[in-house]
Amino acid sequence: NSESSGSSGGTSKGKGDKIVVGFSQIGAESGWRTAETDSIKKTLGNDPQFELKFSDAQQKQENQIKALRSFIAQKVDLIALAPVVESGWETVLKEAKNAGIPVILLDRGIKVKDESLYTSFIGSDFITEGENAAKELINLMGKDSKVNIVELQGTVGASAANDRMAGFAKEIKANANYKIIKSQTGDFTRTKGKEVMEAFLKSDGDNIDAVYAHNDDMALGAIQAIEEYGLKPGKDIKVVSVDGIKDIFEAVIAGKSNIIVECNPLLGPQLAQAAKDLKAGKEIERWIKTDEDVFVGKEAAEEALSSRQY
Ligand code: GYE
Repeated sequence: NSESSGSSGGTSKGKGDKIVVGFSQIGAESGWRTAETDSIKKTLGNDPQFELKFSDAQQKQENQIKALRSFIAQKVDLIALAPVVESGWETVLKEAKNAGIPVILLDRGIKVKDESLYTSFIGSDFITEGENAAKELINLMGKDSKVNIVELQGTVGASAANDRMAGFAKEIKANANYKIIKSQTGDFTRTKGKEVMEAFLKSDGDNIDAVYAHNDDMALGAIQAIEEYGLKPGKDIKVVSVDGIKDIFEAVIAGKSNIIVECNPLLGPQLAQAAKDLKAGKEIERWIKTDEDVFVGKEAAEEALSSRQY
């Protein structure tokens, strides 16, 4: 009976009952981000309670601000924002607040004085990720070895880059044998990661003992650069990176990379739950986190690969 079941086609269940979510995504720079987009499109797309409006900003904050304004004009129920950089969000978030539309930050954080400009952040602790990358590297290479590290940073101004840099630097500074000799952005992409690693090798060549990449894609680019330079990635130059996409697990299994610090992109289910809770008038947590792992060496990678979803 249509009244109690709310079956489609009945008059009581119209589009007005759906939770309309406007999602402003950064772009498609990495395997991680593609996995995140898929997770959100699938979770919300397969749930009849939702209608998803998706917008790809092609790495530009101005495009994200435009998308948010368009979501506000369309009176969506909820805005999900994966902010490319940390700063510069006050004005548009005030507009959303004035329109009574809650904003959930996905995967990257922002810096705002007025914390009421967003409802919740769903994502990882990037400082911990950076610390773990350093701790595991020191573990692997030994605290008494002299180690020169080059760093491939993520997108300039992104919380994922700033915090992964800070957490790593803090741990490295505590060991006088370990030095970060070069640090530059590779924009979270394979192409740029390779390019920057080539430049590092050109200037510092045989002095580089390890590379720390803020994401796997840049590490995979760096691995290529190291091979083309005539050295063995994973052996002559140790590799540690963040994310945990399948390709880096394969690289570790092939002996070309060493340490994977996991960062979970499968945020669709948490976003859906948060949206439902908000609609039901429930309070949601300010920071919704996921459990994440660290994988060191071939055996650990082999064991985990078959169950990897991204
Ligand atoms: O690690 C990287 C991506 O914001 C956590 O962005 C995300 C990062 C992720 O491009 O691969």
